Amino acid sequence: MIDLRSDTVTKPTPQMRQAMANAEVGDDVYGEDPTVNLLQERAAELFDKEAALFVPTGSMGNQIAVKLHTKPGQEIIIEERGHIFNFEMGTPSVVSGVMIRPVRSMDGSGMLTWDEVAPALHIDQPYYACPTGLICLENTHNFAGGSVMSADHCAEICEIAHKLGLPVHMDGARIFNASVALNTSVAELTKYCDSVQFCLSKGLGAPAGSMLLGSKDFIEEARVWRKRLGGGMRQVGILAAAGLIALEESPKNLHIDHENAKRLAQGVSNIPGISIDLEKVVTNIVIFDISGTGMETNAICAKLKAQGVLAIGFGKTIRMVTHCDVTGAEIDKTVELLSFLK
Ligand code: TLP
Repeated sequence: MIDLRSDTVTKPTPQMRQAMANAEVGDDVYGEDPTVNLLQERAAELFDKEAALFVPTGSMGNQIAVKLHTKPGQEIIIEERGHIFNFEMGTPSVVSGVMIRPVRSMDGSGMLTWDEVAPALHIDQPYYACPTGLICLENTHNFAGGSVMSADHCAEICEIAHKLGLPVHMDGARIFNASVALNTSVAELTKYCDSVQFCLSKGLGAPAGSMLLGSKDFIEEARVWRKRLGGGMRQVGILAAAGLIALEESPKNLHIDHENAKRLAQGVSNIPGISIDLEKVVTNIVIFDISGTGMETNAICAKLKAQGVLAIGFGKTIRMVTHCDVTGAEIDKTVELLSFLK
């Protein structure tokens, strides 16, 4: 199968498997797993943050951040297609007792400007308004098609938010893709964010795991919440060993995924009935509209599946994600197979 459903489907490389087999381990709930500790130190160093915590999933990393930055009864601001809003099962309300105020990014980029955020804020409002507690950003923005937020843009949002006493959390599940696309370090891209979550298990290819970063105090508290949520793992250096390789080696190859995404986007753009803005494909996510084909998304995905290609449909769009387990030739094959639409 050519699996373009997500970059979450990537399998660990032989080098990762080797490192996993040889990993030194200890009980991480006691903070005694040397490989986890190494991964946390390395991540903190790369992002120039005080501390980092290995968490089982990106969702858990995001939700711990929401929990720690807010109080029950507050609101958090997120772009309306953001992952924390749409794909984390209402956990902010379940775990943190907060409401989500989704805000539309008017240019479709998914990157909120301060002018878009400002009218949604509840600060110094009458006591019966729901006060804003946190701003969440997402870079790259998954459902805006892998769009990227520049370091300056992020810095501007953080600067104004901080002046108002608001923390900023970055869902950087794919921040390394943004870093490659913008040719800017992950540290620069997240410099003023109070916390950052990034995934080892997406484009970076590790089998599982995400990192949460922030101040030392924040990460100490995050460790408590990780355990509370059932995420205190034991000899998890086995996974961290793969994570270390993901961190050191995988970013070097992400540009290939981006080239493949462009190639895919270019290919599908020539198919009648499909619309896609080629300029917007800058990382590894390709989302195209199939309204003009006269077919339903599910029918197209089913037909593709029967021919050996997996993709996911959302409404009138289909998402295809390139990653290290898909080759350029497989991308060409996918475009060719879509010819049933012609
Ligand atoms: N995204 C998954 C699905 O949940 C939609 C995917 O296939 O793209 N933040 C962002 C921006 C994400 O895209 C995801 C996963 C997460 C957080 C959650 O990560 P996990 O799956 O590790 O909980």
